[in-house]
Amino acid sequence: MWCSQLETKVGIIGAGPAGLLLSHLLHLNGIDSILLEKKSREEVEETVRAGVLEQGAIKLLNETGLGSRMMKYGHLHHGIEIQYNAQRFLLNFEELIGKKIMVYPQHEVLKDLIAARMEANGKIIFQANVTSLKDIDSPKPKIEFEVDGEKQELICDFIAGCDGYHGPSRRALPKELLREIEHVYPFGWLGILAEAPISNEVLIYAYHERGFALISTRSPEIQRYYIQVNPNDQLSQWPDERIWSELHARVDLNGWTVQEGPIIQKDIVKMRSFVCETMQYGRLFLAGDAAHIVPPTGAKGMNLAMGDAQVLAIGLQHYYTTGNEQILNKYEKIRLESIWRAQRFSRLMTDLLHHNNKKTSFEQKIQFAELNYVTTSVTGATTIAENYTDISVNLPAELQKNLTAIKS
Ligand code: RFL
Ligand code: PHB
Repeated sequence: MWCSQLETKVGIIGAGPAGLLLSHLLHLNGIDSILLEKKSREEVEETVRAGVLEQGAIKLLNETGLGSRMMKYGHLHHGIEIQYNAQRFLLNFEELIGKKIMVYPQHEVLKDLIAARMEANGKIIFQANVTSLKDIDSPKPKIEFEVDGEKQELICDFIAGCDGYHGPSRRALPKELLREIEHVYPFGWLGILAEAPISNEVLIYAYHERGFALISTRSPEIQRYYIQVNPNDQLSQWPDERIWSELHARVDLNGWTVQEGPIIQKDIVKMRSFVCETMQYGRLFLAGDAAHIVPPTGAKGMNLAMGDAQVLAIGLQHYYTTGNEQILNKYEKIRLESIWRAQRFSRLMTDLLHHNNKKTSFEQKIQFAELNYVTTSVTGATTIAENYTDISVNLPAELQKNLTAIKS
């Protein structure tokens, strides 16, 4: 017995970059959706995650009316620095290929998306915990969820499972059809937010025999740093003094030091690659982390989530204007190309920059030769530039014409 029943065209599960962007793009095309999110709005807007946007993501946000705060408070970076053997090399993407990246925190992108949806009277139900998906191979699939302990049901034409790796959508696919591929890395990242001034003009990716370190930023006052740790380490093993001492040991150079300040947040993530190649079945479509996870070394996760949302929105827009499912049917095929390319690059960056004491001397020498190649050869640096700046949010030529339709 359901306390209440709701109905919409597209039922979206999850208010991350994939779900929120999809609901925004659908709205621009007059397609009704209801988004269900288990966390509160405050929690969604405060969860610290990604920081780097590719060219395609910057363009998409700007062209769909979401770019004003990003252009004001985000930071355009002309490249990244790679450090090893106490030497630092600038890979100047702008000079190499005329492209830049935007450092703008994921939770700020989410704030912009939520504000736009609220302004348009968009329907987002926060603290709505989805418990199951029903009839996904029928024309009227259903989402069961609970708000304040009260069971409710959402009936729709399509379900977009944008509920991250642990959400219920992927589990609703028939087990015998699942094509899942996973690779686990023997690395973890301990990430911190520190109240400190900016350490460097661009991000620094540092290989060190003590382990990888990454210098990133959130704002002129808040910095984001990461160090490679054992994936099974607990935060209790990492008091602040130990973190600072590792960061200094791994990244400081003569005359340059990491800027310190009070640590206001710490977390440890395990590094993994995962792809569920079954991204669509019946009326259910998976998007973002629900279908794929990349190790963060390539800075691709949020960008891929946005790329998925873009293609799914184009497919749905085409369906609702023509009744034709041709583009929707190609969603999985189109997205898997970008997803595997991002997986390849994320793995390459992870292998290049982490210290792995299980490597043979031969493998370690090859790693140094690779570091040397990408930092001293224009061709080597250009492949990093191309992949770092622009691979996740690209449309195949056949869909370019449909893009104009989904923009405001
Ligand atoms: P999200 O952001 O995980 O959102 C999923 C949402 O679904 C909700 N949900 C449910 N809602 C209702 N009912 C249920 N039963 C539900 N179960 C789950 C969740 O509450 C959540 O709000 O998925 P989405 O939209 O696919 O977005 C993916 C990105 O968040 C992720 O890939 C990135 O953060 C990855 N990532 C990075 N990506 C980049 O592009 N650039 C970066 O620089 C970057 N750095 C990172 C990263 C991820 C990191 N961590 C924490 C793994 C750095 C790190 C450390
Ligand atoms: C971040 O700022 O959180 C960040 C930046 C680059 C990465 C991963 C994370 O590769």
